[in-house]
Amino acid sequence: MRSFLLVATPFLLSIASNVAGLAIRQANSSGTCTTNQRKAWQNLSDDEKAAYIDAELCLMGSPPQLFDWAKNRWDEVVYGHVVQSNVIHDVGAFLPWHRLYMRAHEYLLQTECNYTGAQPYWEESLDVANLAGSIVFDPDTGFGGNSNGSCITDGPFTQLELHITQSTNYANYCLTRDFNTDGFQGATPSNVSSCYNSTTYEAAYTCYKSSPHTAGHAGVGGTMLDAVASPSDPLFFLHHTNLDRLWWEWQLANLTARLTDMSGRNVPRPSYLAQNNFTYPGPEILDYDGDEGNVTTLHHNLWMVGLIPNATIGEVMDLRGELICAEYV
Ligand SMILES: *[C@@H]1O[C@H](CO)[C@@H](O)[C@H](O)[C@H]1NC(C)=O
Ligand SMILES: *[C@@H]1O[C@H](CO)[C@@H](O)[C@H](O)[C@H]1NC(C)=O
Ligand SMILES: *[C@@H]1O[C@H](CO)[C@@H](O)[C@H](O)[C@H]1NC(C)=O
Ligand SMILES: *[C@@H]1O[C@H](CO)[C@@H](O)[C@H](O)[C@H]1NC(C)=O
Ligand SMILES: *[C@@H]1O[C@H](CO)[C@@H](O)[C@H](O)[C@H]1NC(C)=O
Ligand SMILES: *[C@@H]1O[C@H](CO)[C@@H](O)[C@H](O)[C@H]1NC(C)=O
Ligand SMILES: *[C@@H]1O[C@H](CO)[C@@H](O)[C@H](O)[C@H]1NC(C)=O
Ligand SMILES: *[C@@H]1O[C@H](CO)[C@@H](O)[C@H](O)[C@H]1NC(C)=O
Ligand SMILES: *[C@@H]1O[C@H](CO)[C@@H](O)[C@H](O)[C@H]1NC(C)=O
Ligand SMILES: *[C@@H]1O[C@H](CO)[C@@H](O)[C@H](O)[C@H]1NC(C)=O
Ligand SMILES: [Cu+2]
Repeated sequence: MRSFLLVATPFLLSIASNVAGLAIRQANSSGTCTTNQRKAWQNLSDDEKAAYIDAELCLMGSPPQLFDWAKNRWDEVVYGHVVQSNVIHDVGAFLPWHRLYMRAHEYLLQTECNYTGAQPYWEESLDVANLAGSIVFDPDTGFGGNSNGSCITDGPFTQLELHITQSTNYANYCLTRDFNTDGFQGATPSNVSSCYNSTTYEAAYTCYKSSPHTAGHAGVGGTMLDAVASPSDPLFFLHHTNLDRLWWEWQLANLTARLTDMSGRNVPRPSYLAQNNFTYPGPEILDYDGDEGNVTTLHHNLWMVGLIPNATIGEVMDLRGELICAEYV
C-alpha cells in the first residue's frame, strides 16, 4: 500500500457521484426491494451468461470517469479495492464493504453497460471435488480456465490488460490463474456449515473469511491470490457475491438480531498489515470511518472511491433494503 496511490486526481468525481446518487437507492414503498435476483452461475442460461460476460467486457472497454491516470472503467473499479486493501480486510467491515462493492459493480453493469440481469454468484461448494471441471471456467460460456501461473490463454478475458498493482497504477500485465485443489478445500459444505453455526458476527465473519473466502482466492490462484488487485479477475465478483450470499444466509438464521449485528476491530491487526506489506491506514480513512472506538459499528463509512456514493454499514445490513435491493435465488 503506497501512499501515492491516494494522490490520484478525482476529476468528474462530483458529476459521476451525483448521477449515481439519483438512481442507486431504489425506493420501494412496500419496504422490500428485490429487484436484483442473483442466481448461481451454474443456473444461468447460455444467453444470460453471455449477457453478463458482454457487460464485463463493456466495462473493461469503457473510458474512465473518475481518475486521470485510469485507462478504462475497469481500472477504476479495481482501484476501489486496491486503495483500501489495508482497511477492508481483517476488520468487521470486511463483509459489509464487499457487499456494497458487489452492488457497485452490479450497478455499473446495469447503468453503463445495458445489463438487465443481476450479479451472479459461484456456488463454490458444488465444485470442491473438481475445481478444474467447474462450468465457470468454460472458455465458451464462462471466464476461461487455468494457466498455471502464466497469462490465461482461453476464454473472453485472454487479452485482458491489467494496470494496477500494489505499488503502481501504470503497470501492464496479464490475468493469471494457478489452480490449487488443496487450497480450495475450505469451500466444502461442512466448512460452510461450521461458519453458519457461529453465534456472533465476529465469529461468523472470521470463519467465512478464513474458510470459504480464502478457498476461492487460493483455489483459483494467480491474480485471485493477490490480496490487493484480485478484483482484476472478473471471477472475483462471482466469488465475493457467493460469500455475501453465505453471510446473508447466516443473517437469515436469526434475522431480527442479525440485521443489526455488527462488531469486530476497525483497523487490521499489525500482523495482518505486516504480512501483506500494508501501511497503517491514514487519517484520510480513519478520521472518516464513523466509528468512535476501535470496534466496527453500524455507523461505519463505506467508501467506493466515487463509483457510487458513500454508505454506512447500517444501510447494507438488509440485503432487501433500497441500496442493495437483492435476493439470492
Ligand atoms: C418492492 O417490494 C416488493 C415485495 O415487497 C417486490 O415485489 C417489488 O418487486 C419491489 N419493487 C421494486 C421496484 O424493487
Ligand atoms: C438452481 O436452481 C434450482 C431450482 O430453482 C435450485 O434447486 C438449485 O439449488 C439451483 N442451483 C444452484 C447451484 O443454486
Ligand atoms: C445502451 O443502450 C442504448 C440504447 O439502446 C445505446 O444507445 C447505448 O449505446 C448502449 N450502451 C452500451 C454501452 O452498449
Ligand atoms: C497446467 O498444468 C497441468 C498439470 O501439469 C496440465 O495438465 C495443464 O495442461 C496445464 N494447463 C495449462 C493451461 O498450461
Ligand atoms: C474445513 O473443515 C475441516 C474439517 O471438516 C477442517 O479440518 C479444516 O481446517 C477446515 N478448513 C478451513 C480452511 O477452514
Ligand atoms: C452445526 O450445528 C448443528 C446443530 O447444533 C450440529 O448438529 C452440526 O454438527 C454443526 N455443524 C458443524 C459443521 O459444526
Ligand atoms: C437470536 O439472537 C438473539 C440475540 O442474540 C438471541 O437472544 C436469540 O436467542 C437468538 N435466537 C435464535 C433462534 O438463535
Ligand atoms: C512483502 O515484502 C517482502 C520484502 O520485499 C516480499 O518478500 C514479500 O513477498 C512481500 N509480500 C507480499 C504479500 O507482497
Ligand atoms: C484503540 O485505538 C487507539 C487509537 O485510536 C489506540 O491508541 C488504542 O491502543 C486502541 N485500543 C485497543 C484496545 O486496541
Ligand atoms: C466518502 O468517504 C471518503 C473516505 O472516507 C471521504 O474521504 C469522503 O469525503 C466521503 N465523501 C462524502 C461525500 O462524504
Ligand atoms: Cu477484498
